[in-house]
Amino acid sequence: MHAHDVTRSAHRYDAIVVGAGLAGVYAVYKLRQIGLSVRVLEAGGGVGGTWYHNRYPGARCDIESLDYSYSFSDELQQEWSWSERYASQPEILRYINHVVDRFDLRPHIQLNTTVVAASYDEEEHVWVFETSTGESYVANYAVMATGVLSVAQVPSMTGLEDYRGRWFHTGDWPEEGVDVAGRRVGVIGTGSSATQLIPLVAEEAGHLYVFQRTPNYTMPAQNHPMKPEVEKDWKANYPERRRFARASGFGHNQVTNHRSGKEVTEEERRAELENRWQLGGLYMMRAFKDILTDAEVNEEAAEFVRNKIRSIVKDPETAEALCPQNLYIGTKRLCSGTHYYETFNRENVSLVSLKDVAIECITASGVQLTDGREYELDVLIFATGFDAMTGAMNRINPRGRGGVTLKEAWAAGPHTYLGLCMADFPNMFVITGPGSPSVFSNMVTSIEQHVEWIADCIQYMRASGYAAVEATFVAQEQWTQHVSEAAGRTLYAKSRNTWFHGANIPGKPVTFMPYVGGVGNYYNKILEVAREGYKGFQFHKVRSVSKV
Ligand code: FAD
Ligand code: N01
Repeated sequence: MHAHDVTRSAHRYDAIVVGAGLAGVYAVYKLRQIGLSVRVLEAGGGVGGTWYHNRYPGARCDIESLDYSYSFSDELQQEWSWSERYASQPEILRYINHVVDRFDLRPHIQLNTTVVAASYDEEEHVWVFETSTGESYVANYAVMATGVLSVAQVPSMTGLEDYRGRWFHTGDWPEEGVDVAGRRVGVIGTGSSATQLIPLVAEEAGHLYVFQRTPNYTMPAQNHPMKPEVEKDWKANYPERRRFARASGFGHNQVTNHRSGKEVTEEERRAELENRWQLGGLYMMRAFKDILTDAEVNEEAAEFVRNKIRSIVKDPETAEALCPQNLYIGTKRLCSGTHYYETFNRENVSLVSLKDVAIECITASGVQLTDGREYELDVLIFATGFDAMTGAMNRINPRGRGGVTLKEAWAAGPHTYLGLCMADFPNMFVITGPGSPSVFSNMVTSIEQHVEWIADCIQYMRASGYAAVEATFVAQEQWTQHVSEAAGRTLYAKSRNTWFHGANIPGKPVTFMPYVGGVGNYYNKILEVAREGYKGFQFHKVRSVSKV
């Protein structure tokens, strides 16, 4: 069919939002507020994104829920009560559904609809979306809220198709749950998802085998029921807390120690590291201002955690196998769990270290290693992560100006201007895209910053009579260079074997994708760009181009 025939028969909106997670939900709220007609297209059978798909036992956030929540409505933040310090997946999912109903957004969200292609019509300045339902949609603005941890990665393993047990990925967990009671269960992976899941599966399984390729550092979450005085204090000070989060390094209120790990005595250092262990979760990474930039300071913290592991895990060989070596703490996303290391003291749990061996194949009855060992399993769980940051966008592979595809544009890794827009892809906005703080932040803070910036940009265009906005190539390349230089000043650049670099996906270009220059600095930058007439963008009138 000719492009014009498609646009004639398609459903028309001012904006199409792809994805109904925390980003898509706020986007539809905000864009409707500024008067746009909006349709949200969501692949899943419900709203919630991450919190809809990751229903594995133990799934919860690792940023305090009072922080990891929307700030855009004071009534909402005052009236909603979180039951725990770190909310569990079911509670976050309830919250997102509450927001959708409270603001009457459900009629604008279309579920079970995967966007399979998107192309830019240069004459009309519109995006044309094709979907799994066979219906097409046309919109002036494409708001990509497709998520950066939304494409589950099941590694290609010979024999999986012949496996007679049941297998699952944590990021695509069945709504009805998985019965592991009394069963022989295998978990592949020891990242954040695995460390949350393993202790709970261990309580029910007959025997649990944990297949560990690279140990990571897991902090105790120190989760607990919400303390009424904490909730009261937050609610009394919400405007200030939210302002602080937006201006902070990581988009939240976790207390940072601004001293260097080198300017304190040995005793003070130990006390601070112990304090951080007791605070739990990600607090460890705020122990010293140079923990992620100075290798020696980082190693002090790493060894502190290794000693904790040795003191918790009774079998010395297992303890040593669980201790990460040659891995700067925090450069692989720090894990936060409850009773993770204690779980390896259970009789029904075995750690299978893949340090000197690999998984050879999946057999009809379980997992076989390259040294001939075989494990019979009734249930196999892949906690093997995601095609992060670029996976969902590349799957759609939008076609921009002159037919250029995103995969072509990102062949050497994602290039964006501010993590928000790409040259050759006019009127397309990515929420928390590569090149923005994204996964290096409290993502709700980052989502709100992006959605508000996008809404302001669209309002500016409408007020100025512009039909299209597009990042300039020069601005995009300068920003991408800056993203890379910011990472180069940290230890992240030295640990390249992580999903932050795309290294977990065979064939993916290895390049550090998020922006580590700090949420506050980044926020100032995008506001400044807007204030200066959207510096680095060019705007198109209906038939002419004007450089700004
Ligand atoms: P998502 O929630 O991923 O939503 C994207 C949606 O887009 C999905 O529903 C997907 O189905 C849909 N979609 C994608 N492609 C298409 C398509 N082609 N067509 C139609 N629909 C499509 N972040 C934190 O800051 N703190 C935390 O504590 C935290 N915990 C996490 C725990 C887990 C288990 C995981 C996996 C991630 C966690 N994150 C955390 C990151 C989390 O992804 C973000 O905080 C946030 O939920 C992202 O929201 P989003 O709307 O941007 O993306
Ligand atoms: O995935 P991961 P995740 N054979 O990529 C292993 C967020 N999140 O789902 O390190 C054997 O971190 C792989 O081993 P290795 C958070 O941002 C947050 O756990 O590549 N093993 C690794 O151990 C997080 O970072 C929370 O050697 C294989 C594991 O699988 C992100 O989501 C909770 C393998 C994958 O770890 C992703 O976390 C959950 C193979 N072929 C998620 N392939 C919170 O707590 C992979 N592995 C907030």
